[in-house]
Order: sequence, then C-alpha cells, then structure tokens
Amino acid sequence: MKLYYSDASPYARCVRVFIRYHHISDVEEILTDPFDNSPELLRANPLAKVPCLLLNDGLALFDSDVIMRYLDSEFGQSSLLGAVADNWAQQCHLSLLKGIIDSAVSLRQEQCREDALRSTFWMSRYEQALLRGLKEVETLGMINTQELTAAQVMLICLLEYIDFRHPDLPWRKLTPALSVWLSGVQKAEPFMATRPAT
Ligand SMILES: N[C@@H](CCC(=O)N[C@@H](CS)C(=O)NCC(=O)O)C(=O)O
Repeated sequence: MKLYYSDASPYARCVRVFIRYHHISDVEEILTDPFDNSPELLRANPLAKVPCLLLNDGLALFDSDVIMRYLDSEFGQSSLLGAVADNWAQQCHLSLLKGIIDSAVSLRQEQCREDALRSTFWMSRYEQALLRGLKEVETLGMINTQELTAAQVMLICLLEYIDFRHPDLPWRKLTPALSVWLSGVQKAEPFMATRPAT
C-alpha cells in the first residue's frame, strides 16, 4: 500500500499513528505536497488532498476518516474505532474533533493568504469555534480512559498541530486539563515518529 501524506497535515498524522498503532508494515509513506497537484496524487484522489491510501489492488481510499476505519477493520487486533461504531454520542465526539481540526487548518489557510485577501471575520470565526470546541472536549471527558482511543489519537494530533501552527492561541489556559494530559501522552512512540519537523 502507498500512503500519500504531508508532514504537517493533522489528518494524515492521525492515519500514520493508526498505522503504527496497528503495527502495519506494508505501507510505503510518500511525502506529498498536495498543492503540487502531482499526477500520481490526482489519479488517486481527484480532490488533490492528503491523506490518500492506495491499496495494493489499485483502490484509492480517502478521506482520513475512511482510511482510519479501513485500517482498523482490516488490521486492528484491538480496535481503536470499533467500540464507537453504534455509539452515537461517541461518534459525535469524533465529529467534534474532526470539526476542530477543520477549524485549525482553515485558520492556517486564511493566515497564509495575502494581507489584502485575508478575512478577519473568518479568522475570528475559526478561532472561536476551535476554542469553544476544545472547551467542550474537556467537559466531555474524552481523556478519562487509560486505553488509547481513536478520539484520543485525533486529540493529540490536533493539540500538537495547534502548538505547531498556532503557538499563540491560549488553549492551555482555557483547557488546563487537556494541557496536562497532553504532556503525559505525547511521548508515545507513534506520536514521536510522526511529529512534523519544525
Ligand atoms: N477531510 C479531509 C481533509 C484533508 C485535507 O484537507 N488535507 C489538506 C492537508 S492538511 C490538503 O490536502 N489540502 C489541499 C487542498 O485543500 O487542496 C480528511 O479528513 O482527510
């Protein structure tokens, strides 16, 4: 299998952590800048987004959500996602985390635009959604299990992405329990091995 990924993408990082967590060795990880529109990526994913997993039979899987479900169902001895399959509250926890990642990535994209095109309205809206979302994550107690869950994988990738791309956001002050929890879990090997280079 081939995984097209970019180093900084929090979506791709979740998938790469799943690969390591499940000890899947048959994946060639191909560092890809989606904005290069390489023919190889476009053939696999017409949306030109990473992550995209190309299976050995030629089927291309995207987005990160589908890839994580695939890896979990094909290779998971202890499932990261299976337990939440028909638990709608927990499914919604995953949607919340995905939505916060979307806000963090959209905020970054807006910040990267030229001064004249950058929208303070959208930057403020993304930032507010992100901070409100994290407060809700803390309230919901997603960090209160010893066993690593899919939600926790997403949360670690999200919080480290915020530190990486938005170091000035006051998330640690707003959600101190998440901050303490992160420092205890972020040294696990799958996260160390996939941390974006600074
Ligand atoms: N919903 C997708 C989002 C993927 C995504 O937006 N990836 C970004 C990198 S962080 C990308 O490839 N952007 C290129 C583009 O938007 O054209 C997923 O969960 O995989």
